[in-house]
Amino acid sequence: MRLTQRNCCRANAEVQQPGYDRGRLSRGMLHLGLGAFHRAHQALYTEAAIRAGDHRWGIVGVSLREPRTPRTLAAQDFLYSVTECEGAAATTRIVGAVVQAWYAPHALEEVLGAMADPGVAVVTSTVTEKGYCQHPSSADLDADHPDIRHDLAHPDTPRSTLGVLAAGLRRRPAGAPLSIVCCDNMAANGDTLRRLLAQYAALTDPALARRVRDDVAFPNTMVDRIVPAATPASRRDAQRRLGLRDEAAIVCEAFTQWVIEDRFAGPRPAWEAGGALLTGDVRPFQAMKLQLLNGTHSAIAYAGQLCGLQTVAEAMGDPLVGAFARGVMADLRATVQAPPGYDVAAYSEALLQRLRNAALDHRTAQIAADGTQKVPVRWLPALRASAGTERPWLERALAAWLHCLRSGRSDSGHALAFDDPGAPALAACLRDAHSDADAVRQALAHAPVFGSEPWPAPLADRLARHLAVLRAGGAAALLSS
Ligand code: CS2
Repeated sequence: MRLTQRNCCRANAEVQQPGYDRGRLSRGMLHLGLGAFHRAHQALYTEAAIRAGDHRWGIVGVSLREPRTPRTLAAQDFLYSVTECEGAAATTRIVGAVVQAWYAPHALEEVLGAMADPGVAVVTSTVTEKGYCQHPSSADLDADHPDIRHDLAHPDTPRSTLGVLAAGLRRRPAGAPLSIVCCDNMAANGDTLRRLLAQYAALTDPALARRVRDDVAFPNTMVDRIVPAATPASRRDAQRRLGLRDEAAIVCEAFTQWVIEDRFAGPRPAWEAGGALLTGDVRPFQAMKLQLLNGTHSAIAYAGQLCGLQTVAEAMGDPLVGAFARGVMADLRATVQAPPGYDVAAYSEALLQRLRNAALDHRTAQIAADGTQKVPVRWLPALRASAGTERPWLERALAAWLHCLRSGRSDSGHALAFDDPGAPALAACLRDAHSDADAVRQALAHAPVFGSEPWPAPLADRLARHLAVLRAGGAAALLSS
């Protein structure tokens, strides 16, 4: 029996039900990027606000790239379950906050109509770092991106995130306040999205660019929850706990955090009801999380991929990779500015514990994707701030990534193919080089990822030595050297 509005009362008794009348929900929030992360994070905070009695915040979910999730949700009256796991303990709930789900290429009029609706006061987005068509090192618009070129030529039938936001805004009545809340793992994500959207709008419509800059609010946010992509096994496990068939089931960790800059143009859901922290300055929280969690994650992903370790928990259980992860985190901690009053040592220990959560099937290949977007945010700020001071483990992480791109093989010879549109250009620099030193020189000069400011020569020398060790003895040799 499938999860639907009619059947949800047949779920196992311990499953938490939405507990409110979904028929009373109106649409108040539109979300771009309907992946598992949104549905296990912002949607749950919104669910809490609705459960607290405010029925304005039904979510219209929009998928820009893949039709499967909207189709699956539509077949379930937009209901899905979230199972939160911590070791052997698990709790499952049914989420009712989503009231509509569209695949944008098939429902563009509806999507733009919803963005123009004054009743929709908040737009959130999780479209991944590359979904904003930016140059990762400068966070400026990549005006040559094929989707941006398409949208500039066809502004009324856009396919990029920026194109959809701009087209929706153009239709929106001037007096209707709007807040656009970026929930992707980028530094100053709200400020960045504002700048990118203003840069995009300025290419065709200066009045719209002014409106983006002056009228729309773009609060910065720090989002945190480990939500692995679903696998057939995780779906089976979730369905067993739910007692119903749920093709959109999510399994994630129990931990969740959302820190949001309190800067909205109009009304917003009371996300505090779900534990969100509304605060003045989110940037220290972002830096801490992006570097300590995401930075360590990426290091585990590349070392794990080289060593044939398929999940984060497996990699953490490996003595060499586990110790390496701890070392990378300590290196990152050396330059990170913690939010006032935060105990970074305790935060780091808690992170290591989360990374060891064996109940999650979090694939190293998933985290290894889009390195050319992630590395500039997660590792390079610490290396820049170190100004040549050695960060032994973080530098090994960078060498491991470059080695993955250069060799395209794990240590045992398996092909590594990370999903990363920016990688071929960097890999070509590495492969064209005639020595390890030349490979490093060419890579560090690849401005889209490493920026245009020169890097310290001693850092380049150390990276070249690491590449030589990797070529000769693989990750095991590098991590034990
Ligand atoms: C991960 C993140 O895939 C990745 O790059 O590092 O998705 C990570 O799991 C989340 O940011 C945790 O909040």
